[in-house]
Amino acid sequence: MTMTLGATVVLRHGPTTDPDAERVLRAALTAAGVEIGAAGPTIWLGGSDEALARLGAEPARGLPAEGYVVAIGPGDIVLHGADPRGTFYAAQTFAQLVDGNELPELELRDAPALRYRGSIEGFYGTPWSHADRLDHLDYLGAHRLNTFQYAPKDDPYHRELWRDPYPAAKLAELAELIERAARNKVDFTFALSPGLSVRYDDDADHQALIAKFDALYAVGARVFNVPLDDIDYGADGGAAGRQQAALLNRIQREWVAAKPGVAPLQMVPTEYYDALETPYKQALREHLDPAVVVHWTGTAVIPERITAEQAAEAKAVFGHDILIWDNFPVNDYVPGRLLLGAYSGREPGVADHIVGVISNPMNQARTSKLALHSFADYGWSPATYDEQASWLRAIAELAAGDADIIAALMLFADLNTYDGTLHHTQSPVLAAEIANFWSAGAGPDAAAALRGVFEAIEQTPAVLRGTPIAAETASWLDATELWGRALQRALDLLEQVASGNDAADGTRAELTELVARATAIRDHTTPHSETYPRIADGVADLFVIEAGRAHDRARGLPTVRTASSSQPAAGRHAVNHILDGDPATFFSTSSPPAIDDEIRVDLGAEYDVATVTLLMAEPTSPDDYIHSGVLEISHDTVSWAEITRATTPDVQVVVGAKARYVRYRALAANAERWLVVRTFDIRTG
Ligand code: LTM
Repeated sequence: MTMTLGATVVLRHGPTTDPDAERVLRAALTAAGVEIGAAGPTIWLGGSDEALARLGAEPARGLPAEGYVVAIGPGDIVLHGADPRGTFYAAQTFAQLVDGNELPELELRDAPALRYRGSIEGFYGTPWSHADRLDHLDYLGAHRLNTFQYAPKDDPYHRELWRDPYPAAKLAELAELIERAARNKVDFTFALSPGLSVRYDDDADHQALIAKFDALYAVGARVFNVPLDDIDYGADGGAAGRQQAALLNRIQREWVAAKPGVAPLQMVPTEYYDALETPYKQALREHLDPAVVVHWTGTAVIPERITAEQAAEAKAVFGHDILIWDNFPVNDYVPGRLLLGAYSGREPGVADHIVGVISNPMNQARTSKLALHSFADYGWSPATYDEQASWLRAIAELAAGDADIIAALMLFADLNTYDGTLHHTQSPVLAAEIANFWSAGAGPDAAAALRGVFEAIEQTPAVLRGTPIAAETASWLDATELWGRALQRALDLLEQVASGNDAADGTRAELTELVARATAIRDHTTPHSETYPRIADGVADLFVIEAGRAHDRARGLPTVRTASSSQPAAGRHAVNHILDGDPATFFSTSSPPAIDDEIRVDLGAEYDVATVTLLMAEPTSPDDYIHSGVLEISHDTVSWAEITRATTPDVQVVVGAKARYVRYRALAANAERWLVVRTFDIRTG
């Protein structure tokens, strides 16, 4: 059954009414073409026991904090929160239910499972812009998310220069964020990370911390966090835990408890990534004030799964309320990647042992909403959370329901699935299409089907350039377009090779050029500016390589490449992984490269070498690369020509010369750091 709102409604206020809820309600009515007047159905904002009784519904009293009832029936619409925040969520729900001038007749009774739900801007690299944060706070409010933590690692006043006061302009921005958060019923949580240089028992440092909190309190902040992650706490974990506890206890007892309206202090422990008993955790358990809320990322920094059992262990070992700082979809540890897969691997029972879950998002604020939507669903009701359904709803919402944009977003997300943590498979849909092509014999019908897929890849950026994610994903969209074209050229090449068409050489050159352009793109944000946007890596590039091999075979050139290293491989990390195209595998040594140690690829014959891309190190060992090296080519392994020298983990260069051997050689011994090589990609013409 539905009810019609008509031209006017009557507005009445009940016990838990709220001005922000009224603003949301009024906006929804205006959008529906409805005015507030003296006739029409009555909207009871903040509840009415009589109206609820008429509708046969129960009041929201007794529901947990932030819970609400929405009851809609003939003549009455009741938006009743257990508290004003609940009424705000009831109004948000009303806004989502209005369809044109119609409303479904229903009774909804709902409350969140978790106290803290939202996000922590806690990543390394380019922080979000002020406009991004304002938009994000509106998003949180509309999705019943109640927490935003301000903790950007690269805001110098948050971490590096934590003692320094914010300049007036920056403080004014923070004040505006706090105000916007309040309008959205979001607890703006100010985090200050003193751990790089703090002296725990120094009164001056304690005062510096309090002065910073005071400044934020003065502009409205009421929730505070002291992250102590990613710091060196010295050799004695127990002593470190006691020192940290002493500092935090002083803040909690002397400042938080004395300041009206301030919520219990939060902290991020230095051991935030496991649930093992250690002297450090024992010290926090025994000495840290029980009111302090402790953040925890799971049993890894970015765990594939978080189970109820692990959460129970964390609760027991830290002995405090646990708030999960979930490192998804943060992409600071995988430069060049957007993480667009579903929020997966979190058991519903985790919620029984924690007080909340917050997302550490990507450097790209608007695109992070794909995941944030799922945090909203999981945090509200872990028991009913369905990761795929939630992900699809997020896509539909980002696309504002437009079928073409939905299709484009799904395709784009497929090309940007792999993260090496929650998602180990890159581009499963595209990979399946390509596998079908090969298993169907790569004939004309299969090629026609695959061409359609590749055309869609090329056209997807044009569709997405009209959406809110366009600006921040521009580099990835540009790369997608080029890869779409390259894949079509690769199909052309396969067809031309099969039919002996002379155009193959020219097509190969175009293909090489397109890939070189796609991998020459650099985003403007750090850390993504350090490398090229990854698009379907290990899938699209392998198809292109396969087409090149077919061309090489037709020209009578050998297609088998051999990788070697002057150093032995560590365990299963064999050297051939540098040629397999799989982003998840790599070659690793178990000792530092000495001067003249090298990795080498034998192309099997002399080729026109167009470009070389060498990707060293990996997220868990970012310093394991040759810190000073030279890229060289040779015909015979006797004389070598220098192409370039580098000191970075990624080495990318246009070569344009003939060679059979390509090597990267250490010019100096690596101090302590081993060598990890993910890819040694040599494109030939
Ligand atoms: O996760 C925590 C507590 N700290 C850092 C984050 O700042 C960072 O964004 C993520 C992902 O790289 N890893 C961390 O260790």
